[in-house]
Amino acid sequence: MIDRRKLLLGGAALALSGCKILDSARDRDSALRRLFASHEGLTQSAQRALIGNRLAPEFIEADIRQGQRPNGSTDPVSASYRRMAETGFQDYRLTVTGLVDQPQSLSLADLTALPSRTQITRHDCVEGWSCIAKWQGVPLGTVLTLAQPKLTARYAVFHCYDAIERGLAGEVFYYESIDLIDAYHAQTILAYAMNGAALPVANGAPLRLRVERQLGYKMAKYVHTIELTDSLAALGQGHGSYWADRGYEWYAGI
Ligand SMILES: Nc1nc2c(c(=O)[nH]1)N[C@H]1C(S)=C(S)[C@@H](COP(=O)(O)O)O[C@H]1N2
Ligand SMILES: [Mo]
Repeated sequence: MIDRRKLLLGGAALALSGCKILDSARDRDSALRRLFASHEGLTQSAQRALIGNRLAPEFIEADIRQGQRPNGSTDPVSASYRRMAETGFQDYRLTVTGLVDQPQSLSLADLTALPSRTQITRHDCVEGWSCIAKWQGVPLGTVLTLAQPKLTARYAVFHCYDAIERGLAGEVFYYESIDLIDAYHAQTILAYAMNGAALPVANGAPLRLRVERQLGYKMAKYVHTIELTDSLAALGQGHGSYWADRGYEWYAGI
C-alpha cells in the first residue's frame, strides 16, 4: 500500500536529489518537513473552501413532537444480534478496522466513557417524512482518532447487523459509507441514546450513525463495524451503500 506521505517523500527526494534527504526528514527544520506542512495546509484549505463547516440546524426540546418513527429494518433477526439484545448488549463490540494504524474493539462501556455530544436535529427520510429527535453519542471523529486512520483512508464504511434482503445469493446486509470530511464533522456522532433513553432496538440499538447534513438512509443503524477504505468499489455492488447500489445518491446532502 502506497501512502501519500511516502509518495511525496519520493517526489521530494527526487527533486532535491542526494541520499541524505531521508535522514534529514527527521530534522524539525528540514526543507522537506516544511514542504509536507505546506502541502497539508493547502489540501485542508481547499477542502474547507469546497465543503465548508456548515452545521445542520439544531432545535430545542419543545420542538420534539413525537417519537422517532422507525423505518427500514426495525428488528434484526440474526441469532448473534438477538442474543446480544437479550443480554442488554453487554457483549456488543464496535470494531474499527481497515486502513487504520490502531484497530479498535470497543464495548458500549468504552463508548459511553468517551466525551459525548447531544444534539436535537431533524431526520429527513427520502420517502417524505421528518422527525425531530434528541441524539446523544460519541463523535465519530473521536473514535477515528483512537484508530488513527492511515493517510490513504478516504471513506468510513458502516457494516450493520440487519439483513435487509434475502436473495438467491444469500443475505444482503445493510451498509453505508461517508467520506472523511463528513466523518470528522462536529455533528457526526455514533448515537447510543435517543430522546433521553437508551437507543431502542427499532431505531438501531445499540449504536447508529447520525450524519446530520444528509438524508435518513445514510444514518446506518445496528452498526457493528467501521471499516476505513480508499475505495468503495469492492463493497456490495460498488456504489458505497445498500441504497446507492439500488439507484439512490451516494451523497444525499440536504
Ligand atoms: N441498518 C439499517 N440502517 C438504516 C436503515 C435500515 O433499514 N437498516 N434504514 C434507513 C432509513 S431509510 C431511515 S429513514 C432511517 C430510519 O431511522 P429510524 O428507524 O431511527 O427512524 O434509518 C436508516 N438506516
Ligand atoms: Mo429513509
